[in-house]
Amino acid sequence: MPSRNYFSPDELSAYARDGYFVARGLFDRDEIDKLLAFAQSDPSFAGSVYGRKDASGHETKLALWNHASDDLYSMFARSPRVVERMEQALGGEVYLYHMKMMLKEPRVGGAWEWHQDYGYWYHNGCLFPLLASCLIAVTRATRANGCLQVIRGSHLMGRIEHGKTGDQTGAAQEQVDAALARMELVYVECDPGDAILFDSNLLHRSDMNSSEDPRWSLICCYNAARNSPYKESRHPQYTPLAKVGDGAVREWGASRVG
Ligand SMILES: O=C(O)CCC(=O)C(=O)O
Repeated sequence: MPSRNYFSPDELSAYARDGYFVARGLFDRDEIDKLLAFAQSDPSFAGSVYGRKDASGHETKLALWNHASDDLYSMFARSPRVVERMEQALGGEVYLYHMKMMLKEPRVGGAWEWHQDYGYWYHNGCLFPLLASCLIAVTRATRANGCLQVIRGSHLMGRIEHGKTGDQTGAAQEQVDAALARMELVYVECDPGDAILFDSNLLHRSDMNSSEDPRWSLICCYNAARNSPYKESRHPQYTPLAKVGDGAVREWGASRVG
């Protein structure tokens, strides 16, 4: 596990250059096993899962929370390993914009089309692209089960047009094609506990899950406190985020999951 809660100068430069950084083993196997066991047995999770269809009608599932609380998902979202890196990436205090558990079921879990998160969030009153996400792999993510794909450096293009595709909103194909012709497409395969921290203007997508293995991930999204939306929308305005101690995931899991 990385022994510190922040990006080194080289890591921060790589994040700024590429639009993402993969923190391998940010959470250890025990912490992630507890999260998966908790989510699989959590009735409120099961009750709040909904589907999003991709352009070919395949459904990917997710459950989304707008605020952190004292549950195990929130121990990850409030972890200094994540939040302090986000503060570095976004240059100051951050708050939780939302978090979501993403679930692609074997053989049927649908794709996510090329998009920038800021393509969505711009319309929520976030004036600046001062948002970023941390995707924590809960199960192994491979090309076969639809791992995240990114276009390295595409965040520097700024926000591009988006339109509807299936239940999703996708980036304009003309700019995506031009980006793919000029920048590297990276399949970001992950082991459980690896985390991908990425800029809200980074073009990303994922394939449907054509394997026998489920793909679960927890994505925690943050906005800079100074970028609180100028209007009400489906995600919250600035709400202070209380970080937990570095051992909080383990302690919570030990006391509640066993
Ligand atoms: O987890 C994935 O495969 C993609 C999710 C995604 O693109 C998003 O939440 O913005």
